[in-house]
Amino acid sequence: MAANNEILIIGPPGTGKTTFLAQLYGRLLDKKGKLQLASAPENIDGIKNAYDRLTDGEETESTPYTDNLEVKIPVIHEGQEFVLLCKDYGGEQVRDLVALMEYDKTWIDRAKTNDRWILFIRPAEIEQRFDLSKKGFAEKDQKESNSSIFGTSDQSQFIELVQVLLHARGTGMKDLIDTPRLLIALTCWDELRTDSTPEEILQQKMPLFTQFIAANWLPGGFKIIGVSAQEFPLKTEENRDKYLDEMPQNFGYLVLDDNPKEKDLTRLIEKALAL
Ligand SMILES: Nc1nc2c(ncn2[C@@H]2O[C@H](COP(=O)(O)OP(=O)(O)OP(=O)(O)O)[C@@H](O)[C@H]2O)c(=O)[nH]1
Ligand SMILES: [Mg+2]
Repeated sequence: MAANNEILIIGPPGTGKTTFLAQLYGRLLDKKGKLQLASAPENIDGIKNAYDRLTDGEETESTPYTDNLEVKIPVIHEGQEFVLLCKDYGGEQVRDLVALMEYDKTWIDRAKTNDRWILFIRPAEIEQRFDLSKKGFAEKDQKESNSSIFGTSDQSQFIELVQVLLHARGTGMKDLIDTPRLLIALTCWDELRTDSTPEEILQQKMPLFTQFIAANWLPGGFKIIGVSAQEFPLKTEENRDKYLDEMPQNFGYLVLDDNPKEKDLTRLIEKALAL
């Protein structure tokens, strides 16, 4: 089945959705990447604000719960012009999909109309409560538990999240899934300080989730990629100054299998479209 080019970024709060879109916008403006801006986009105020904050060396702000921004950016990719359609919304909505196990019309529409899903997971914040390989419960330090994305058992909740969205879309799980195509983006990659590949990190951090995806999707229908849209935290004066002195588009990278550090963030979209 041919999949359309509409992209849904799915991610709980604080996984870097807005930062990625702002950085992507900067790269498109710059016109040096694989995807380039074709003409001025209409109404991308939310992304533009986030981009302006980064230009000032400030972090993005958490997107309000009720925000539902359609991002429509006309782009050129390999000589072909098309409108890149992404959505930015408050990640708390995603947390509620799992917590309440229910979805509204907005999420039914999102799940149905977008044939390409990019799932944002911030592995540094995934809590490993029970580690079979260590045959016991992992040590839980206070800092880690506070930053947990979902609360108890993050990886099983990511499984539930995918199941809820497949249900909203009306996609059964009796046959291997072809569409939606699924790009799993491991975000804030810089926080991991690792030489491992994205596949290895997902397997290490979320073995059950990795197995769930591999068991339900066609082998070519999903992919795992590392993303550091910001490259480092903007918590210190020194780091903020780097953003002030150079432009935000000089920072950020992807981790692909074929190139350990790819500076062209637009290739994340290319990867999602190639699935
Ligand atoms: N170290 C590091 N921090 C990042 C990166 N990307 C985003 N962050 C930080 O992560 C935090 C959350 O980023 P956002 O882009 O606002 O996350 P979001 O997914 O849009 O969150 P909601 O709007 O609440 O759903 C911010 O403090 C960012 O500065 C990155 O690549 N590396
Ligand atoms: Mg946001």
